[in-house]
Amino acid sequence: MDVIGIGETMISLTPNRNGLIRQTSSFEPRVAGTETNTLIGLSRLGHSTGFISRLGDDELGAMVLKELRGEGVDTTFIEFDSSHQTGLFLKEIINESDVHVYYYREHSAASQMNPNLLDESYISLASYLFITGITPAISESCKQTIFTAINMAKKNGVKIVFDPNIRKKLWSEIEARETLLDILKLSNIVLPGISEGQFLFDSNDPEEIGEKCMELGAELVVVKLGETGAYYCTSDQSDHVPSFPVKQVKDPVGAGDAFAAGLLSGLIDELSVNEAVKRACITGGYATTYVGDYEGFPDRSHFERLSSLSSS
Ligand code: CKP
Ligand code: MG
Repeated sequence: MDVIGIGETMISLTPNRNGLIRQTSSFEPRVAGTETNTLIGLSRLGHSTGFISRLGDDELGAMVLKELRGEGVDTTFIEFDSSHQTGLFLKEIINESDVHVYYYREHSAASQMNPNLLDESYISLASYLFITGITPAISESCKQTIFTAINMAKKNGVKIVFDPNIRKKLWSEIEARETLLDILKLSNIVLPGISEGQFLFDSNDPEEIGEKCMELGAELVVVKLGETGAYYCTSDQSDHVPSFPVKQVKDPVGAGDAFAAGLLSGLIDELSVNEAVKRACITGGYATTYVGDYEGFPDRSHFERLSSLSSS
């Protein structure tokens, strides 16, 4: 198993055209959740992935399961909960740079995850454990689940990949900062954006954000810079990588997850860090050209075409 993730996957309802939600007459249901977005991206690029979670024993849960299986993500450790529902959110796209999400996920089935869900022998199969700052924000038992999973992974030499993914709607700023820094200290690879650097370290300078994460113990930090690309650093190298040229952004949600998928794919394929970050910039940039959180993520042959475009 290349990458295992833990988190909440929901159904996102997106209006059929841009504008305020109140003006829509129909919504399209899509499967969405930061960890599964990344796992699906990896799976499409040919890597083996697994997801640990809890879904409602309901139609929305069945829809998530069907989609994950169709995309080739292992679902052995997804539990079904008959007394809590699968989470939902609405995505309002006013225009490509003004997107809002409204969650209906309180007391969802995933919020009931607890450490008993974890199987150490399953986690030990992975090369990487992919964690984001969303799961510990959902509930106290989810937070405990994340720390237990990290400990299991570390005991078995599984690397922790952490996207802080701040969601201020889900928890208080004090709790968020403290918890995200605690996870960061246990992580091997950290993938912040500028807004997370600002939140955690009061800095919008990618080099300073990278340095602060390294001081807390990271081996590799890749700071996502949106349309200006990415900055990465390790103990002995650092560089800026330009973004993939995108003609028209349609939906930026999910770009960070596609970025994580591209980066991990490059590392699994044993590319140099620089090449892996280039791969991340291609997958992250291209993902914004489709409406939907992961619908636009490329498969391997599509990726090869995008890659030759970006180098020509
Ligand atoms: O940071 P990103 O735009 O890449 O993340 C998007 C995902 O999990 C989206 O799928 C949504 O379901 C969420 O983040 C979330 O819980 O906000
Ligand atoms: Mg993000």
